[in-house]
Amino acid sequence: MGTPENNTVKKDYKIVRTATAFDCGGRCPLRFHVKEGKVIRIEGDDFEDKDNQLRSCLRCRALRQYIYHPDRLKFPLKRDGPKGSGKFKRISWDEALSEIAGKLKEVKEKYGNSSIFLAMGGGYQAALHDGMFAMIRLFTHFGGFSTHYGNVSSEGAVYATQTQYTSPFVGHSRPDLKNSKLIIMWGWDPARMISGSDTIYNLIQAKEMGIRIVCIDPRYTDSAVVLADQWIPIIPGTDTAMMVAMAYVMIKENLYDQAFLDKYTIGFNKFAEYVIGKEDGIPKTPEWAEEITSVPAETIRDLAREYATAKPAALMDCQGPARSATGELYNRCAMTLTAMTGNVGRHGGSAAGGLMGIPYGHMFFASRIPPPYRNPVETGLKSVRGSLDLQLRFQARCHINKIFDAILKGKEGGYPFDVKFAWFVNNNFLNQLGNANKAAEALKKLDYMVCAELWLTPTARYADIILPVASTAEKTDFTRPWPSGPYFLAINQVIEPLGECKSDLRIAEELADKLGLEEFEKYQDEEKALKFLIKLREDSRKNIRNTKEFWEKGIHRLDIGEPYVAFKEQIEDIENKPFATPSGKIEIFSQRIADLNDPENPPIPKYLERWEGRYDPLSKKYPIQLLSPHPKNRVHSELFLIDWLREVDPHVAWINPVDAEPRRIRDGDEILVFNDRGKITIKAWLTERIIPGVISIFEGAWYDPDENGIDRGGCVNTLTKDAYSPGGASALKSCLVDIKKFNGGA
Ligand SMILES: Nc1nc2c(c(=O)[nH]1)N[C@H]1C(S)=C(S)[C@@H](COP(=O)(O)OP(=O)(O)OC[C@H]3O[C@@H](n4cnc5c(=O)[nH]c(N)nc54)[C@H](O)[C@@H]3O)O[C@H]1N2
Ligand SMILES: Nc1nc2c(c(=O)[nH]1)N[C@H]1C(S)=C(S)[C@@H](COP(=O)(O)OP(=O)(O)OC[C@H]3O[C@@H](n4cnc5c(=O)[nH]c(N)nc54)[C@H](O)[C@@H]3O)O[C@H]1N2
Ligand SMILES: [Mo]
Repeated sequence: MGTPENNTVKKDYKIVRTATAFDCGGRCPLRFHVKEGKVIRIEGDDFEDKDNQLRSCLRCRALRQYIYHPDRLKFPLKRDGPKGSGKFKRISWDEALSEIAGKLKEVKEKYGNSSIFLAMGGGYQAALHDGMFAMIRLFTHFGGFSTHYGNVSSEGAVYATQTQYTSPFVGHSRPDLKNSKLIIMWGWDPARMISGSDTIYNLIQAKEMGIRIVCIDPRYTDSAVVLADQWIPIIPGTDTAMMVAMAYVMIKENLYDQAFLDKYTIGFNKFAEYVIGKEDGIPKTPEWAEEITSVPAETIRDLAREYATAKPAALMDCQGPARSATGELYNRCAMTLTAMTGNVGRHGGSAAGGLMGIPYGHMFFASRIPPPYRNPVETGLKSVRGSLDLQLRFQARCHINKIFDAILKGKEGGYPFDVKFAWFVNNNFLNQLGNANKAAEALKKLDYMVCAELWLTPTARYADIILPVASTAEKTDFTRPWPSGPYFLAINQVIEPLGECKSDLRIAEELADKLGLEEFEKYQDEEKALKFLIKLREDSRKNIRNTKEFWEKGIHRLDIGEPYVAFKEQIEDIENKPFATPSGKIEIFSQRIADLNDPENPPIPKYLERWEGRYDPLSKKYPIQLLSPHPKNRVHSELFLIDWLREVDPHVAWINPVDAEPRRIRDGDEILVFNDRGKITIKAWLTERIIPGVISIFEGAWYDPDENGIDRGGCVNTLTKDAYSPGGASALKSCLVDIKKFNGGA
């Protein structure tokens, strides 16, 4: 029996096979039931091999409320009140695009192309209609633009993996988890953040096979509840101290794999000197680490022994804890432990490094319509990724977590441009980057802003023009999973665009006409575009030979044989297939980092305190550490308005009773969470699922300041800092606050 085809016509409805393109940790194959042009029901994967079905998530199952929500934007809007007021009036596409084109020409002439800024987020993760690529192309043809660098999700992990391996593909395909003897979930909660649509099922199978699973997280996560044999709570930001102490135990008890280190790595000796205290006189004993992490020395010792001797073992660190002021050190230290135990490149092992991706789905995704790679504004300047520049400087760009600071301060503040025109696409950055109050101030002052959106988000409220974008149900496109694959998905258009909505690609094409950019290529035919993209890459050519079948089946599963294992090639044949690092080996010590000569960016991984952690003197004033994981019921701030999903997980702050009681906070009380950057109100949830001294608020609730400047929406980024680590991690997890009962006043 084959998989039934797309557009299957039932009695009085048809079934369309499709997918969405949210910036989510999974990618669900979906079947939309459509009757008289309306979606009436949504079902998940029906793959005949039930063991390999991909379970659709709660968010995708709620898509009907998303597509047809009364607040969806359906017409172009022009600001009709002060910036941020949310007052807009309907205008026509022609008026909107003419005004924008006029403004672009004016800014270009008066201030030059570097004053045109493109702010790009992850809101749409498909190949063809992606507004990010459409706008890069458009602005490049128009003479160039300024933009940002640094992946807000994972720059800490990217930097770490570039340093030690120079490859971001550090993952194994998920069935390989079942080859492990021990799985350590370190700051990893896939029951909530998914991390590949096949992940949780494989983990459950691993558990049923009796594989021991340990979870290290300040929160007793949903994954820990379902999977863990042991939960080790830890003070946020101190994981590297625990890892270093585990290394100490392995060195002292001779439990590490010297042969592996000799053959595949450089710099272990320097790391060992730091660990045993030769470098700074401080032996990094489990007792030393207990003081810092709150994890009992015996627990650290036991885990070190267990991890070193259970062969193979998978240390699964993620990117979340790396979104901090010392982010990259957490992933670098985890990778060092995997090398010390010889778990790199082996089935059932793990190379760590936070990214967990395998190359299959990703490569297909790279087949996006390429921009002309010559943004004139950046020509001749040093780039970040192209040169693997570990200094992470882009002479023409600002760091992503500094976008609003750059808009406020411009060249006078040391940034390479003065923004006079900004285009926001695929993001709600006021809400999603550090320091939302500063972002609001910057957007108030910004000369001119366009936002392409489906919703009147907190960011869109500041736009001069809002352009309404069609949802995935209203487009034909193709996408890939995130990050474990291996499969590709067709996005088959299900319904006609609502109101006057258009895709970002179509918007760019029409604006190109208005600007008279004749060389801007158009992709009106999706079938042709798919074929064009497939041709661009060999792996895509190999994988999708028959496009008709691809659209019909909706999903293309790859048979990759035995599970993919990162760096297997290198480990099997290091002489002929070295790592791409300067030494050809895994670099525990990095000369490239040593050359930067920055004490906060050490050439070997270390435990460092920088700012807004437990031991910052500021903790006297603000004694609580604030975590902001990704919400299970949303994709960041997307789906925020969906009632079904709100009901699943009401927006509350996780607070340990130890912190609540002295402040007379009871379960369900409205509280004020505050620091020098802002104040929010939110309901308290008293729970021992979080350690004392730490609270947790899921990111993505919509910023909604009242007349006193108190954010009544409970957006966590009203409190976070717009700063980054030496490696470029957006430091959204390094944040100190205090809490008190909210009495209505400020
Ligand atoms: N405190 C804290 N903050 C965080 C994080 C954290 O851990 N803690 N995580 C960070 C991470 S990892 C990320 S990736 C960022 C995400 O930051 P953003 O990318 O800003 O997040 P979203 O809320 O998903 O915003 C995407 C927006 O794109 C819109 N959109 C959807 N489809 C389309 C389309 O086809 N075209 C256009 N033009 N728009 C579309 C959606 O309506 C939505 O408003 O948040 C970061 N913020
Ligand atoms: N449902 C849903 N899934 C998503 C997303 C979404 O918005 N919604 N977003 C997707 C995106 S773009 C990304 S980048 C990923 C992000 O997914 P992750 O990179 O995993 O990030 P977080 O969701 O922030 O989860 C971090 C976990 O680490 C824990 N943690 C925080 N600080 C520390 C620490 O210092 N030490 C330790 N040991 N643990 C710590 C938190 O309690 C939390 O359980 O998720 C993806 N998946
Ligand atoms: Mo992300």
